[in-house]
Amino acid sequence: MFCEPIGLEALYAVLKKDHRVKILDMMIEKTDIIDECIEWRPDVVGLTSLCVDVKNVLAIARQIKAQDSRIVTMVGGTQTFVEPSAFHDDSIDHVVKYTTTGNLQELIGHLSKGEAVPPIDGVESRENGFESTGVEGRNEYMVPDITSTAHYRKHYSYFGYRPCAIMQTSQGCSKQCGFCLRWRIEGGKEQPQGMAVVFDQVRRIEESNIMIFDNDFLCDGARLNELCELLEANGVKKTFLCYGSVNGILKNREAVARFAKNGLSAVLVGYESFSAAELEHYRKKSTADDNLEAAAFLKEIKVDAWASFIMHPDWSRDDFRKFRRYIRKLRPEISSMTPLTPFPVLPLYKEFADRLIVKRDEYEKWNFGTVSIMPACMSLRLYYLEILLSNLYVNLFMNNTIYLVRKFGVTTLVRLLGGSVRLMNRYVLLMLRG
Ligand code: B12
Ligand code: SF4
Repeated sequence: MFCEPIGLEALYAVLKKDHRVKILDMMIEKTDIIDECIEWRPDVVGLTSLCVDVKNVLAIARQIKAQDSRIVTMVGGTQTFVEPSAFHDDSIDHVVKYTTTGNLQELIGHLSKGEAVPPIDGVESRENGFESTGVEGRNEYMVPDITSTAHYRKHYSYFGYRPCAIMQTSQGCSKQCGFCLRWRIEGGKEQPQGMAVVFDQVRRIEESNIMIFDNDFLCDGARLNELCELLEANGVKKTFLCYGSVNGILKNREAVARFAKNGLSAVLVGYESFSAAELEHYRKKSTADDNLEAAAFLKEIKVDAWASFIMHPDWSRDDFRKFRRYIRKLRPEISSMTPLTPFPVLPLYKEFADRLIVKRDEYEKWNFGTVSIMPACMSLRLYYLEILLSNLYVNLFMNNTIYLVRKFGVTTLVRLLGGSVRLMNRYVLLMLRG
């Protein structure tokens, strides 16, 4: 599954007025980035990075520097915000911890004039010893320029929906769940954009499928109604996917039902656990019974639930069985389960410090698939076996497969099954190694 690089589209929107900018989506491109550098001769190459990408990003930056040491390299993205020091490397000139129109224009402005770069808020530059100022800042919401990825857009998908655009209408999340990185990156309170700005983006998107990846798009009934009014008044028909919390679904039933009539097709909802104690420990604002109520409501309004669950490292075999029974009660159309992952910046990292089995700098293993905390009630091998069984259970017995064929057709199923088989193989390997 490839999604559009919306962060890069936002940078493009800011820089295009004064500079020649080109987005290379290396998830899709078949060419080598070095060939592109030879052909295009850029002054600056900017790379975006999640945690799992660190090693690849550094490898690419080293290749670029080896090819032409005059090319300025910079990196931004989720990982620079979470842990900028991962990029304090000879191959990287500037680590942009957080990005605003102001600091981006200032940095590129100095570079384009060939000037030394002074300390800039949010930017850690090698020439300044990677020192940072303005450590409290955050990424600014910027409207992306989606024309910048026009030639790639047919490839972008969200699960079975293809082509599919993604968009963001609000940053932050006031639920502040304990295990969650997102509100820590974006802020502990929703900062919604005005609906006129949002609707304008909806209109510009040519794809009929749109994934709204706000942390909880269903949290504000008035806003949902505002969007529905605009869709209805302008006769705009799209298929929407979004993240939504149980809390938001139950609080705003009428508005969610209206949104369903206006194209809402599936909600990615974090049910997380069957256990009241765990939900409380995770600081979830909903209970196991709320989950059941929200699941029933989504069925009633014919919106699919793509549920996510967190597997706690203290689960026994009996807990795994309870978990599978709970999924059967909820009957989500799709279930995904991830082992509790205490990212290095989360308080969970300290809580489980003496049980961690993944090192901080094994970046590619912080992928929400690898078990990073030593299980308490069984060996790692058995724990992986339970994960495997749970995955098989939802895929074979919970009608995931039938749902996928009905919804997306056999071709998409084959494409998605490729991913599932790779996931299963990975778990078998991890289990054997465990
Ligand atoms: C959409 C999305 C995806 C899409 C892909 C998005 C893409 N093509 O970039 C898909 C679904 C494919 C995906 C996959 C994964 N994702 Co994801 N994803 C997101 C999501 C929902 C939104 C990201 C986003 O676009 N944000 C909006 C843009 C505007 O922000 P941004 O990219 O950070 O860009 C801003 C700045 O960072 C900056 N910037 C970005 N790049 C650069 C580069 C330069 C040079 C500069 C100067 C600035 C700069 O400019 C932007 C403007 O402010 C976030 C959650 C969230 N709400 O953020 C998770 C999130 C980023 N994903 C996450 C993870 C873990 C994954 C997976 C590993 C999950 C998995 N197990 O498969 C995979 C890995 C993908 C891979 N690299 O192979 C984690 C990251 C954790 C971490 N520490 O890195 C997040 C935070 C979710 C979470 N669970 O907490 N993801
Ligand atoms: S509701 Fe979702 S986005 Fe918000 S804090 Fe909880 S897990 Fe994170």
